[in-house]
Amino acid sequence: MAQAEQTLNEALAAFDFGRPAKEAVRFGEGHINDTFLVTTQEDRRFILQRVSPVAFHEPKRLMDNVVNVTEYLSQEIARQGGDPRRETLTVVRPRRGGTCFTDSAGGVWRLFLYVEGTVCYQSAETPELFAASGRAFGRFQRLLRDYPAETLYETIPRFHDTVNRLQNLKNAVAADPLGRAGDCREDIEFMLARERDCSVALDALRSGELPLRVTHNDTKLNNVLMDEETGEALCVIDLDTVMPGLVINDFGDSIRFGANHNAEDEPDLSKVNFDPALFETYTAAFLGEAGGALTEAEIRYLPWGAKLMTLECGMRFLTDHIEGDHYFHISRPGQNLDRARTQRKLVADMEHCWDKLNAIAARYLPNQA
Ligand code: GN1
Ligand code: MG
Repeated sequence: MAQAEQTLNEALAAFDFGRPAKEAVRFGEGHINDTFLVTTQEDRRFILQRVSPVAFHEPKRLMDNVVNVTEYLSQEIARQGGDPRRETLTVVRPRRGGTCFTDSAGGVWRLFLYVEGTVCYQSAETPELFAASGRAFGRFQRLLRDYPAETLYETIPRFHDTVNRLQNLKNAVAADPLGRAGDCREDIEFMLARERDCSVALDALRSGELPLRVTHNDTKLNNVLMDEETGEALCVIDLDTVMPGLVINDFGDSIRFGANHNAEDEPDLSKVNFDPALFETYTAAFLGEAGGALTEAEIRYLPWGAKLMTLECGMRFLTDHIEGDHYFHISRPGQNLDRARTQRKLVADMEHCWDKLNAIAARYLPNQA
């Protein structure tokens, strides 16, 4: 039995669902936390999650971030005439109070209302869908532009420190605990050859060229709930990595995941192609909502965000593959290597159309309007 199932009943008892829970089933496609959909006898639904102890070392502080940010978003959404119960996550507190429940094995659980009438997509099936997610993350950025970023706890230190991620890869290759590095020489070489790129965004932050903001840090299409009826993006989810960061990274992570027509773990690389038209679609949608909040430098660096997030994610998947798949959940052997290879192919594609990507971003500079 997986760790989470062993204490699931304890967690179910810790929360008040209004009516008894009749079912709790595994849910979603996240790689990190253990997620269950709970249905009560009245058919009310909730999302119950065990926070990954591998990824997050201080889950209670993480929950403070989540509660503070969702309460802030909820007020802003209400002020602007929206529906906070559908347009942001709502944390349901445990019977004993606090923001989460700790089980007898030390696992930390939290509960959210399930947002009814929504769907979640694993790939950008249509450009409209991708644009909708861009509006959602652009709006997220705009709603939080006055939130004091420095009050947020850094849930994963150095999360998007690409230089450090490369160092972790080098360490994994040197240790090579399972003898896997030999089979991914070319992948490793590809990452190492881009060592100089890794510091581009961090240098711009250090020099003050790029500002620190409240960022989501996991802006995949599947972290946006879409309204089943209207098809419009409704609610940004997965707030575990909301922390101070760079807006170009939020933009870039969306591009990494969505500006292509393949699954993140597609084994057949001939099907993996970066699509600059989708880059343009997303840029227009994202900036349409968040644009006014961004500086010129942030707009100019958007292509770097795309390339660096893709490169970094590739390095993380490759590192985890070499180290024995401790971090990203896998459902088949070699899945993290396949994931690393799709990222590598996407980076190579982006490099081929680098000038074009910069020209697209430049069109959105204020004096180009
Ligand atoms: C992880 O759990 P999930 O799928 O939302 C990861 C992201 C990666 C992503 C790759 C906390 O997110 O950083 O980009 O997988 N989250 C964490 O799919 O490490
Ligand atoms: Mg996530």
